[in-house]
Amino acid sequence: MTPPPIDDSQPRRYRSLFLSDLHLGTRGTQAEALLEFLREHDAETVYLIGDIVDGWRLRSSWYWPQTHNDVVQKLLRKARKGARLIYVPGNHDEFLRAFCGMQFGAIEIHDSLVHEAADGKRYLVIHGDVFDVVVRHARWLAFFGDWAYEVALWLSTRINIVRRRLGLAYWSLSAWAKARVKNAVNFIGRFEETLAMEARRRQVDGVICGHIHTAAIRDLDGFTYINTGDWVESCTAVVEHQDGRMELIDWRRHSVALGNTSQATAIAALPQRRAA
Ligand SMILES: [Mn+2]
Repeated sequence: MTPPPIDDSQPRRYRSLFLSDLHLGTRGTQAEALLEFLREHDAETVYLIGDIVDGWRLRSSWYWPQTHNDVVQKLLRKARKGARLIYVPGNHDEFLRAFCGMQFGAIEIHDSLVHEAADGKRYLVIHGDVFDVVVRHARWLAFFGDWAYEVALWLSTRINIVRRRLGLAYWSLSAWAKARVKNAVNFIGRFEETLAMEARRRQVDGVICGHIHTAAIRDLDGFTYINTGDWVESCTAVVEHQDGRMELIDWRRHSVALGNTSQATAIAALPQRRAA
């Protein structure tokens, strides 16, 4: 049976689109692939879940090519055409955290917020960096309980403010875990568990975050852990279908910019991915 023809001139339209860790302003950003992805995917609400612009890196050396401008323009254009654009700052764009709760035209800035999906499921949307300290000291914190957990979250924010003032790099969980490859799986697992714990505390059904650059949609004891990945290595995003179903899109498998030589192959693969 041949699949029904799809109209390739129109972008695929979703209820929501979740992106994080673009790290615009660094050489690592896969801007071409991202532009391609944004051309083909539209949504009623677009969530930008932190580390969108890399302020830490821009402070030390200015790198802002035209393609990075194009990404920003493309996102603003979606807002002009009626999309709700929600920006949840991360640690690399924490300068925007001063504007949390404010609205600039169609763009809203939130420290974290709850997304209600079409199926009624409620997700906490948060970048995730604040849990670094909790993840590092998980065993201790489990021992001391809720109070220590609160203190650790508070400390995590303060420690990195101080580190930045001293000109030190942000303490990155993913970089730290990668340097200890054997433990990386362990630590990613612990990050996921910590976020699930936070979801439980806030009485939501799941969490949608970024930060560790490892995309996933996982069920953890009834909680849904969703990580959008990044646009440095993985080139992934999460979409919510009209019925509330969440899907992880691995754009590397479809991107022409990333070396997929046949546009036809990329497009032919899309209907299957949609049905998955
Ligand atoms: Mn981050």
